[in-house]
Amino acid sequence: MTERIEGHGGELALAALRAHGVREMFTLSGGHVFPLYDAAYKTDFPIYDVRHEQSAVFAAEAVAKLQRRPGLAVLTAGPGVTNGISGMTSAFFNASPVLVLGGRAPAFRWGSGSLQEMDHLPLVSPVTKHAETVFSTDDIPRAVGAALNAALTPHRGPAFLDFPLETVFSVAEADLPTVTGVDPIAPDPEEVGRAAMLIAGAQRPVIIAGSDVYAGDAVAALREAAEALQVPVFTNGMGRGSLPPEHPLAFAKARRAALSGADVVVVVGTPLDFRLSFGDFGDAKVVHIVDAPSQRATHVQPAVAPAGDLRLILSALADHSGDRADHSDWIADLRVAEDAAKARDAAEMAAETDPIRPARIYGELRRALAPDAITIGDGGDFVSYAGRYLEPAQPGTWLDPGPYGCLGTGMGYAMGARVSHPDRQICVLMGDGAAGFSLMDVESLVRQKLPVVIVVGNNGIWGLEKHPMRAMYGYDVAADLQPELRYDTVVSALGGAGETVAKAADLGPALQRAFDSGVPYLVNVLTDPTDAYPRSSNLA
Ligand SMILES: Cc1ncc(C[n+]2csc(CCOP(=O)(O)OP(=O)(O)O)c2C)c(N)n1
Ligand SMILES: [Mg+2]
Repeated sequence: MTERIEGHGGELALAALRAHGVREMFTLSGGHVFPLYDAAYKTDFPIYDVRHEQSAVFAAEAVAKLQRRPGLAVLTAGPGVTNGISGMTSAFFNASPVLVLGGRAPAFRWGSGSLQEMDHLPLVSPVTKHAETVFSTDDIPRAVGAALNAALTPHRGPAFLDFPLETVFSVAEADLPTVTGVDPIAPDPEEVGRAAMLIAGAQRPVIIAGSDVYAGDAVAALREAAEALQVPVFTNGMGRGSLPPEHPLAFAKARRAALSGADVVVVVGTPLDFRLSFGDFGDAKVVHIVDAPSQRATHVQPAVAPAGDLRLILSALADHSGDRADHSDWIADLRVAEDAAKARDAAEMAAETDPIRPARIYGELRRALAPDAITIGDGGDFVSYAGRYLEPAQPGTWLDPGPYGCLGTGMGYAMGARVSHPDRQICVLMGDGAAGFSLMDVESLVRQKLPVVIVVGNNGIWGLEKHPMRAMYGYDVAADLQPELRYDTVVSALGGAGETVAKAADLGPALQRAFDSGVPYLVNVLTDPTDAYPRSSNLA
């Protein structure tokens, strides 16, 4: 059954968007996309606007990541679209179903030098799953449906459409296609069976679960598989919190012991990239479980790599009925390593140093954050510490930039998180360098009554670059920021509030005031610039 609808291009697009479960748009004004605003305005479809297009795309991405439904950014022609490209690329790396609708200079005088005339497709095609210019008004609902379908089909990712001026301003009649949903990809049972045999037969197996487990709604199946096969679970990205921290198979800190001791490493729903030593775990066999055949690694050869719906694959592993080696000694050994690391972390998180070290900030935050709080990381070392010290208690509560590592997600992700969860704590953990990319969008949050708490780890430097450059060259350049800058007064000037904290004992009360304030509130914590996150290089 198809429904026949009539309207201008904006109305046709919005009808299709609504039908596919899109519930709001993030945008920055531009005349090329006015009809989309007109359609939204007349039908009470929420519009959130920002001060830089990157924030609109990041906000849409946060909605997509947190709610597992399409997020929408509407960007004006030319510079609006190009400003959104880092956001689209992040969504591409993160497999986030984001739809970007772009304005476009009129087709009828293409090449004559219209304002903001630019062919976006060559720029966005490499970082989207579907990119198309819609030349005919009555074709808009079909194109919106096709773009969203591509975005939502595993392996998920962003899609892009642009509408020449006359396409979106003209009126037409069109069919509103019925929404069919996305069929799950059936895995090869033989591959799943081999994976199950390998894991069940292993002496020291480990699971590492990533973002696609949450995106694919496979959290419960992951837990069932881990429990049935008795395998310790580590997580990254949106996979964090998949097992509650108190679960006997939930591990976070004993990663090194686990990966160096394992004989089978099962990586689910995340690529074998730099975060996982490119899939090289010494002598351990690798089982790589991916949500689509396109996600199989080409740079390493896992022992087996089942591809398809993660719920189906993990449920099949949970149902494995053959013999299983006893893993209890292995789990107990890892628990010893985990507990020792936890004790070390606890001491660091309580340390009363002057200046404050980042660890202490997280010690205080752990007390201030509710279990369902959304935490967002945007920065260098400060965010690496967040990953180490914060333990998300629930899935779908942790937003990091993902493997593209793009600074500047902060205020956009915060907006998308606040829109997704009006009643939860939203806390952005920001480096002082990262703050420069998006802090002006505090104005958007204030104006649209979207309160969030921002905690800045203010070390006065681009820490993650300054320390490595010094180590490599013995000096550093282009790595300093103004020390002790008052980012809190920037937020106050924009209509929010904030304070600067220099003493560890003042952190707890400051965070309390921030969460109680009901406005965008920045806690500007002056931290030790000599403190460097211990890491081996990520560059190669
Ligand atoms: C858009 C973008 N530009 C540059 C970088 C390179 N980069 C990664 S971390 C980092 C330093 C971040 O500094 P800050 O936010 O102050 O955090 P800190 O490391 O000092 O805690 C830089 C410049 C990047 N990842 N993304
Ligand atoms: Mg810094």
